[in-house]
Amino acid sequence: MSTAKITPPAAALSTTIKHLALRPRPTRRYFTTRITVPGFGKRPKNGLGMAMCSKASDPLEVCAKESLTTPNKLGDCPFTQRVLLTLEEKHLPYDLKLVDLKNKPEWFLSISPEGKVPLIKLDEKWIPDSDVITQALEEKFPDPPLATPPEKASVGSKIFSTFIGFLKSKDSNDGTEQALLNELTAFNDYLQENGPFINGKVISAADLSLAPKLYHLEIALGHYKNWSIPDSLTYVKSYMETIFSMDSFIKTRALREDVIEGWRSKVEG
Ligand SMILES: N[C@@H](CCC(=O)N[C@@H](CS)C(=O)NCC(=O)O)C(=O)O
Repeated sequence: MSTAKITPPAAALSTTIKHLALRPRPTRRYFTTRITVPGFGKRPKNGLGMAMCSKASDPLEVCAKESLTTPNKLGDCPFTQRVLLTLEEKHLPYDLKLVDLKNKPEWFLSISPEGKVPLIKLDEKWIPDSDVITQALEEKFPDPPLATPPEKASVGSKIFSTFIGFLKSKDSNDGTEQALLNELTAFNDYLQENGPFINGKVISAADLSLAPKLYHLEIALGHYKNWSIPDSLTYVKSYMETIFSMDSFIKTRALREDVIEGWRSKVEG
């Protein structure tokens, strides 16, 4: 990871989406799209943006996957959505740098040796990995608190890997569907006892990690296997409905067609 200032070639342009938020949560958010040289966090030139910036803290720079299907749109990375949801719920302004992961630019590889998103710039250092990033955000911006108590932090954590196992499976009798159903049923039972969220009445970091994965599960299994979570798992269903309809989720979610494209190689490969 480089802490040096990046000097990308002049031709290496990416789209930056400026997100601004104030504390307390504003009734309106300002959203502008502009082309900028990545690595340099310029402020929007319009008066409104500047006025908002002068009241809010400086936007945090975040590298995110670009859409596979639609130029200048956020792509289908559930780990990035987790980070963006954390920023949204903490009312922190951020500046998105969309990266074409199929053709990674040099400036990106110089700050992300593993070539992965998400990345966030904190205290002049680029930090990779959604686990590390969300932990760092919690420490640096503790208000509002989002930490999940350690004993609850791994609730639902096997759902994503069992979903991928089932999605990739070509043998309907290999037990992968049942493995996923077992995990979802355990989660449903947990929510029934302890919900509506993983930490009870309040949304927390574990929900912001799990919900984007459930979003991918719903779209990918619906598309590739004509499969959906059984209606009998009512607590999981309403958990998903509640989080998927939050403004912060809608603002940071991937396009449906990107989720489908994103999983294609896993299904066909
Ligand atoms: N453990 C990492 C996983 C990050 C990850 O796998 N990101 C994917 C996109 S969702 C990526 O950048 N893959 C590199 C590539 O596609 O070349 C995290 O939690 O941030």
